[in-house]
Amino acid sequence: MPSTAPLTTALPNVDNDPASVRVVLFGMPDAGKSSLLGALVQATHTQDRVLRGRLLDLSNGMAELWRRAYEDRQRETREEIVPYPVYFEPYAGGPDGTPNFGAMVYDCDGRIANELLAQRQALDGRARKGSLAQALADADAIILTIDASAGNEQVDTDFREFVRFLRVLQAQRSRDHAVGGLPVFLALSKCDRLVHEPVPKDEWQKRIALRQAQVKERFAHYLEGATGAQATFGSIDMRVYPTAVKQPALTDQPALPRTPFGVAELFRDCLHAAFRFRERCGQANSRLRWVVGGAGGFLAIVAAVTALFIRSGGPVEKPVALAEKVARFESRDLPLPDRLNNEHLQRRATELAELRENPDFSKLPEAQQHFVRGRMDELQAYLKLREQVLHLPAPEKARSLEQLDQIRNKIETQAVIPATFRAEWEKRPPPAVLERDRRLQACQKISEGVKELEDFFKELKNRANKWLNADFQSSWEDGVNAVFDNEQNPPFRRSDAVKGVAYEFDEAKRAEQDWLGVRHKLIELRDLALALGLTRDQPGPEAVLVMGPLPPATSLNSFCAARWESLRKLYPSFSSWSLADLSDAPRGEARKKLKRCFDRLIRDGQRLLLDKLRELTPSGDDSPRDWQALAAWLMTPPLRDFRELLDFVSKLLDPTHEAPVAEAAGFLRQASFDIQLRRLTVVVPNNLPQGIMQPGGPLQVHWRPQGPNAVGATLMFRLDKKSVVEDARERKFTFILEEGDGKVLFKPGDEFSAELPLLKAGKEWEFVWSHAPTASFAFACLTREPILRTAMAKERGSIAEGVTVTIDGRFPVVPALLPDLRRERK
Ligand SMILES: Nc1nc2c(ncn2[C@@H]2O[C@H](COP(=O)(O)OP(=O)(O)OP(=O)(O)O)[C@@H](O)[C@H]2O)c(=O)[nH]1
Ligand SMILES: [Mg+2]
Repeated sequence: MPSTAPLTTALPNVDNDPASVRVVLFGMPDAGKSSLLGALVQATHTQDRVLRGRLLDLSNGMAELWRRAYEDRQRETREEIVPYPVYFEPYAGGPDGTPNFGAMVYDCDGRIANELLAQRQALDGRARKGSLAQALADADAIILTIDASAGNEQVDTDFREFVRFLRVLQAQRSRDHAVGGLPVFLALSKCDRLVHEPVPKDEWQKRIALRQAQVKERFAHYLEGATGAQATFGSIDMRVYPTAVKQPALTDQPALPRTPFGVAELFRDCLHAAFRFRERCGQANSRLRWVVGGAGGFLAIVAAVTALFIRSGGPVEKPVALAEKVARFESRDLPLPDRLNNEHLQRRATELAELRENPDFSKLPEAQQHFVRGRMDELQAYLKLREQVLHLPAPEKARSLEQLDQIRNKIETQAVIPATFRAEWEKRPPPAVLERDRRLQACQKISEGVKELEDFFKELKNRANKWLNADFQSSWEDGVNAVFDNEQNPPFRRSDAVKGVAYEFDEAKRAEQDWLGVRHKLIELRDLALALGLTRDQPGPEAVLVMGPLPPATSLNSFCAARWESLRKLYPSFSSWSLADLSDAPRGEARKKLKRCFDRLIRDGQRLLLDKLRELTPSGDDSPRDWQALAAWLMTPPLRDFRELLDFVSKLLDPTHEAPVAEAAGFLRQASFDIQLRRLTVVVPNNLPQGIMQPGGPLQVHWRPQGPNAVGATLMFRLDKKSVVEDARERKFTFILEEGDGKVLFKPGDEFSAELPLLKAGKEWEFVWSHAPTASFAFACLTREPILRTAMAKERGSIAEGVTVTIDGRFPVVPALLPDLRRERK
């Protein structure tokens, strides 16, 4: 978009033309100076009415600034100054009839501006050609740029610096008898950033107005504070120009991402003011014509000041009054460190500035001049240090050792005690020096603290890990408790005024998290071990999962209820226990104890069922109807605690287990069982007292349903000779169904048995499976050990211990809770 419009007149050579004006954009790094020029290009194309004229970018150099400003890739200006020649053609009919004129607009490197402001570079007539100081010396107007979106502290700091800078300009002027009234404009940049989310335009305007008022107030404050006498400067009618390269997103306006705000107004007024100033300077021979004064009616410092400065070149007189003032000041001034105490700073700054700026200062005796300069230097150096110390982040703000190191480094390199005052200030340290020392020491202490915490948590973790992997011996519990006791004794507390913040450091937090993970496991294991009575020789009431025989006259459910209650009370996190989290040694021991607890509850549960059965049918065989009734009873509220405790123990043993009581109830309720036997594998141990047996014929399974017309079946299984497996301990015989599909629809109450003929040394024996735990579920006989007896005698025989049958097909799981009626003792 930037282009050069056709010219109506021949252009002067702006560079060499003494009539062309010079405007310097001045301000801190990042203040938005270059962007203002970019926005000016935009304004010349879209806001020429506001500009009230045409502005031509003669070298087309500002076009690049325009591109950067609107493509959001502005970068710092690296040259000390960058001149942009422009030509301004005010529209005809303007109020003041300004003719066309050329202007040189200087952008600058904010860092050099900063140096000038901090007085690290001289600002006087000896300035190097092509330097910023030189451009300022030649300027017909200055635009001070301040970032409106910066925090109040930043704005304050900028002002303080600017005011100091303006005062140096004045001092310069007083030496060089220059023309007064240099126009100085205050551009408040980046005003679009005063809103962070879309708001109505009114609201944005309000915030701008507020910022403007704050800025005026601060400026007046510093101007007054720095000189100590507003009267010296007269009244200031300061006008601040709010600007932005673009408008922010507003709720009641279309988006205007390329419409500058306030930029045309700023440059319009500034160029006119510069032109008028140049006119006034026309007759003056001197090129140095400084005074900060009102210009264009916006920044007016009264003529009295100018007069005061211009008068300064008279004959040398003895400044009696001033010498007296200095002497008085000297006699009142306190020794170090008191004279640099906070409450004296403002007053001393004011008084010293007054003394130093008195036009008679240079006529004072050398010793007095030396004294005032010395105190001023000291005060300035101190204020600078104080500001640097306070502006650097405090060590307590760091959250990692790296950040802490950066902070320490910054204190050491950016808040340096000036060599001139070091010896004195270290001997009698004023507050900022003390604060600086305190911060450096805090860095050291906090960093030590972080390391101590890392070691502390690491040590806890290592000790906990040791106990997590140890067997449970008598010292186990004490060892674990010692770890937790130790946890209560950290190297320092969180509330520690200096080191406490180390707890918030990433490094310490990581170490703490590591420890907490292990701590959680250790608490779980300790609780589980206590509950299972693993750690004490004589387990007490804490051994909630150690179950002896039911105390007399206690119901199983109320016994379980009491255990539940203790479990909840003593081990609030019991529900998250898991054997899977344990390491091998403790897991094996815990499992053993848990199994014992489970078996005990199952046995007591079987007894409970048996007692209930006998309530229904006092003697004799059980009937399917009894079991139906028991199934319903098992799930009733009075058995809830028994159910829940048994479920908990069972799940802890094996999370895939079905809840045992519900499983039993489901089984007992079943009207029929779908059985299919395809292949049966019989394992016979070699150490049966009767000697080693060989199968002597097919294995037969008999099923006889109830009822007069029911047709039963016998399933024949032939030995698969090829698959016989023999080893030192046992023999494995597999029998395959000879014919049919092996299906049996078993109804509770049906008869069910099996037999296998055996041979030993020519004598016939047999295994008989007919001893089911209950009459109603006779098929369960296959899950028990058979009877071994001689075939012919038909004597009772004995239980063939260790003989098992594995079924290939479909066979119901017989619930552990099903009681064995054959072993029933009355
Ligand atoms: N949102 C917004 N950002 C701005 C505005 N003006 C400048 N910026 C941004 O502020 C940053 C600094 O702007 P510059 O124009 O480079 O500042 P400068 O004063 O020239 O800085 P130096 O050249 O380093 O002295 C850049 O990232 C700009 O994009 C503005 O009006 N609005
Ligand atoms: Mg720049």
